[in-house]
Amino acid sequence: MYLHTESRETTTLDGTWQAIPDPYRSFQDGWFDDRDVPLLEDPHAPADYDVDDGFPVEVPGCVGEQLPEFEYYEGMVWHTRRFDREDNGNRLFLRFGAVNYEADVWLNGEHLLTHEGGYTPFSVEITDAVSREDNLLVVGVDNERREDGIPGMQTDWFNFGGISRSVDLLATPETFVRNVNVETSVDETVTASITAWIDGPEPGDVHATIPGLGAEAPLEPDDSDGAVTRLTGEITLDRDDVELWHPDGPRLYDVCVESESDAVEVRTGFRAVDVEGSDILVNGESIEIRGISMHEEAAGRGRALTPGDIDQRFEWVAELGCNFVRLAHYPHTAAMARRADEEGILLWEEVPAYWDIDFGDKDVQALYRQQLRELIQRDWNRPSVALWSIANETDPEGEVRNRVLPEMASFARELDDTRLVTAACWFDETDDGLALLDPLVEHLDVVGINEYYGWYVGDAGDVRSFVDDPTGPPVIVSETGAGAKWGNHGDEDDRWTEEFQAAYYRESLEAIESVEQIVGTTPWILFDFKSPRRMNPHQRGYNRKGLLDEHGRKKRAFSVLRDHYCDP
Ligand code: GCB
Repeated sequence: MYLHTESRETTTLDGTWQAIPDPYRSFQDGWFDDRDVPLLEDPHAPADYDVDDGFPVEVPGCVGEQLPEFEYYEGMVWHTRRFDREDNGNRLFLRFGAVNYEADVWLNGEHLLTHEGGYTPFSVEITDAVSREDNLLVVGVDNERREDGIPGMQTDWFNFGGISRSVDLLATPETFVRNVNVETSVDETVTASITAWIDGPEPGDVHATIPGLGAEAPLEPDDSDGAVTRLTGEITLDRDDVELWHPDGPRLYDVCVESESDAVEVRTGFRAVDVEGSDILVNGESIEIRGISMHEEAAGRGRALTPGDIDQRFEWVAELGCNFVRLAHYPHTAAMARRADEEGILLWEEVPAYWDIDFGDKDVQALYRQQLRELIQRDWNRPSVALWSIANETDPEGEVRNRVLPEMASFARELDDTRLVTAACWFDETDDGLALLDPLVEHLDVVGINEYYGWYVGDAGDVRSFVDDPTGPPVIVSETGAGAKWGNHGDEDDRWTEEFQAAYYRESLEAIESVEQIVGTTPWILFDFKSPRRMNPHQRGYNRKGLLDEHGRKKRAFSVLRDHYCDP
């Protein structure tokens, strides 16, 4: 169960850690014991490492971006730091925002946890393992790609290893509010259905309030596993009394959950997202998607975005006139969704079930569910999140895939049926034109298609021949794009020039606009991103389909998309 930290005071363990790369995994056994002279005592552990004296790295951060000699390294890097306990709470939890890809957590020589999956948060209680002073925290961070991972061996993005998001300590009372879910529905009335999970022996009386609306409701227990009790309650309001959340007016309210010993606040908004025919509705009104896709990456920092990076991204999004962002291809930092809530930007959030995944493997299925759960439980209170995307370009001919993906769509809905479920699906040419051929389509609310007509195949604008079915599900062109090297100028027919890319955008956007069933697009992509599969002289390790390069320099296509959105 997710540990809510967003409205709480935590103690940060960010800052300088020691990193010890261990390509042969020589240090695995015993070295993390906190002994005075551990290395000299152990003949099998020669004094070739020192837990207090590795390569200094900043956390959050990505190892290869900070230590250039390890740029393409994939494997184990031990991360260590010491800390004193400063709180007076009854219980103490250690929480990681994200570690890519597998994390093995040791405290004072005790193994506490292994977590797989590079983009979602996880936590562990350390109450019994922690001391007052000089705790030694060791995290084995392994970013080696694996056949049975999610993602698998091949991705078109860089495998930045490291503790890429913040590490925090959270002190709580014996019984505390572990997590909260606020689901909203909008009809003649507006309803907030509130669920709280109380962790500890005595849940006691729990109630929810919305101070901004003068509303309150008791929460009643409806389930318990002995350690954690789930309680639910509802607040129903007159529609006229509530300002709804909408991209044109992103009104947020605090929902407070108080128990006898604890209290947390969730900042959320009231809104509903639905599908009607081939339209996407926000609060009952159809909306046109003016989107853009982005990776989570900042030059020199990998995935460890700073608050300034986040400001910058939202400035570009506003400048383009977007109302929608696809956060591809894995969960981005939770700060993006919080900011999108404030800015009124709808989001597509995604788990990295990308290309070749071993869907038949039971452990992979469990990992898939885990990643969906960790993302959904983290962001289910964000009104900006409209779509959960369960997969991108997975092989539609795989029988196992066609059985497992619908199960994952159902699983996402079980966790949260107030959002729409999507995936980037397979479509192809037929005698009638381009058609959705993916058997997954019937299990989705919204269908994504990634089309590169005019780049990899065909001509820009070929999407015009899409077999338009205005009663079919809404379709988003979740990718379309062409490569251009910033500053490379030439003819519109010359690949890799800004002019080629700009012309591609003009033609593709017009064609997309002509298909009624397509409700909008999230072109590929806001800025160039690192990819080890892109090595030609124009690329040199980067996918160059960005509207900006990795340093934020705009290419000509930026203004083509801006004009399309702002001045149609
Ligand atoms: C795709 C993938 C995306 C790639 C892109 C490309 O279809 O979904 O991850 O980066 O194409 O540039 O080829």
